[in-house]
Amino acid sequence: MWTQCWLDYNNENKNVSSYEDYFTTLFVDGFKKDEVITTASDELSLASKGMFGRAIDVDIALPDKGIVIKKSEERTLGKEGYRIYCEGSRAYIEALTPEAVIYGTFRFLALVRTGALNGDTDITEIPENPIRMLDHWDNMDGSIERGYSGNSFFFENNDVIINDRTRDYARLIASLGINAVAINNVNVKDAATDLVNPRFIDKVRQMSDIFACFGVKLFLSLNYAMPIEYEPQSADPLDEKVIAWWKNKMKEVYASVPKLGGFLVKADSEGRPGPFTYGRTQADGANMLAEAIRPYGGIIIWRCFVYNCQQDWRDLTTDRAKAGYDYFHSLDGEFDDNVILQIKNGPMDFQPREPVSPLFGGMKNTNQMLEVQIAQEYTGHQIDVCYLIPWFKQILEFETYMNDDPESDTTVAGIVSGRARNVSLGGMVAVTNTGNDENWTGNDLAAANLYGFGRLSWNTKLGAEEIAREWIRLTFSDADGETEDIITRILMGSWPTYEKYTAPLGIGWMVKPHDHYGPSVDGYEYDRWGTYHRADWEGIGVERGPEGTGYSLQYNSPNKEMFGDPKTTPEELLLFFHKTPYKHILKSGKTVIQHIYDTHFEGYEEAKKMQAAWDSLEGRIDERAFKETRRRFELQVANAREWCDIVNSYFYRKCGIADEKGRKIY
Ligand code: GCV
Repeated sequence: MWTQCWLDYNNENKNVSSYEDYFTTLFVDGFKKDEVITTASDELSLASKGMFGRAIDVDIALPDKGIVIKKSEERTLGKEGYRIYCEGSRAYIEALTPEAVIYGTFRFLALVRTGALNGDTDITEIPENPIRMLDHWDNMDGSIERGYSGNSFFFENNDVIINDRTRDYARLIASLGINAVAINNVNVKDAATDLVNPRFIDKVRQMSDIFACFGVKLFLSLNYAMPIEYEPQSADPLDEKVIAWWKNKMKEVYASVPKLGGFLVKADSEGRPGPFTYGRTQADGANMLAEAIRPYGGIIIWRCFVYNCQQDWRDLTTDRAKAGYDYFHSLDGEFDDNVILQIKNGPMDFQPREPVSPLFGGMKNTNQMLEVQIAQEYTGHQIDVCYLIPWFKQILEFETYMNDDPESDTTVAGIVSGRARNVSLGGMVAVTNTGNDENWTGNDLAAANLYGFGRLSWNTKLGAEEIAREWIRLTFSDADGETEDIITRILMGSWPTYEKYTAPLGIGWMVKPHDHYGPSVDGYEYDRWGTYHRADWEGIGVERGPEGTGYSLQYNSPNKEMFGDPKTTPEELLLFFHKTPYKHILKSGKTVIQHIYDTHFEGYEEAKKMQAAWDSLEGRIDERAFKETRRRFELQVANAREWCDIVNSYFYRKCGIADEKGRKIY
């Protein structure tokens, strides 16, 4: 069933028949029977039933043929690595821990289902990132902030839901190697505060146990201001009463939910309370909670999305892009070792393109995590196709020049994995795109982002196309080569196309306010959010070089100099960094204004081509997926046209410079 996404073993698959012999017997060698090993063996049996119509026999001795789950002696595998290899008629999944067996098992099954396993297979995989996480912005009333695929499957009517779908979800994400999940919105409100109170704690424990069977740790978003409602009547992180209150609360919580991974905190941000209220720093706030949770091995994930959202648009000096670095950079080295800073990929907010946040590489002694968003808030609401993995790859590969050591990997990938500093806390997190729609992600093609994020956070060296093809083979397993090529081309072209028909050259934010779908060029221009394009009759862009707001100076050299000068700023980010005349000539030989016209017309044409490519799949893939996605392509094409016409008309009216190609502009 398609409700299983890429884990549908009943989906007839031409590749699997040659592997049938392995699925006769399973032998577990060296591991005690526990819930996680049982999950792995159940999964193999489920796969066997789906693919070959019968369960696997579990043997108590080494079989001649079959699958062997074996406790490894290879310490270098670490807690989560595994080895998969074949020897004669046996296939081995070796690991040091039950959690790693889960990852190895799912990988083994993916190799089988894509026909990639053979007698010579001998692969060892160790995840690059210690934490590979999904954040849900689910509210207790069942709604999801920025959710585009139905309502929450964790909460409904201010209650916690635990049902088959909880397990199905744990299974889906574990199959990608995800090992952490935060189930409630960072904007903690209403009943969500009660998740750490007796009212819900038992359900939280049940939920945490289900996830634990799949090697996934449960996290909760925490209301920093909670003790204000209780006896301390304060949330001052240096107040002894507040400190004692939190210690007590954590003791209570961990007594009930011993497997809880820890907490995620949004403080001093967009109306959320935080340590600033008491004149304290972000480190004071995070460390206070970190100390309280330390006895239980928990961690505090502290978000850096702190900025002034009450800005006066007339003030040309305050620059929202600078805020994260300004608030956190000077605190480098002050955060406890069980705190991780969760940093959005860019300095603003998940636009289709932004520069990498200067906090990566700006803090040399602080645990950091990269936060991306696969919920398509600014990238088409899971109506428009926008496969984000090529974009995430660029972010991960960005060189921060954090130090001069040529041996040290100071790309974003190197920093968040902990490699750059030789620490074992860090990772990648995505604001997730799932909901209670039966196919989990609304648009079937949006599942490629969930799949892709999981795979990429495990191994950032995987190629975006490689991941896309793997997802297609597992999801549309009866697809022929041409179908696979068509879907791959759609996915791989989708982010560049989306970028073309929306806001130009990295400026972002020309979206309809609040909703964030569809164009509104001035929607945020005269508002309090600090998200301006400052277009006038001569040019467009925010001057963030040394002569402007000075944002470019937050980067290490040579990025600082590169972004500081319009001549060396990568053109796809030109308007983010520099106020630029419409007549400025780009490397292509085109003026900025001609580039705006051309890219918008092209983006619209490309959206129509994607739609036609999808239409050509009629009868070649599952009918439901075909029809549901076709319906969304119709909306996407209308959206692309709206963007094209509104953006082009806006700029034509602003500057009066005609399109060289004489196309219709309104
Ligand atoms: C959860 C943006 C979104 C908000 C979100 C916030 C955040 O501002 O529009 O919905 O709030 O980011 O990341 O905290």
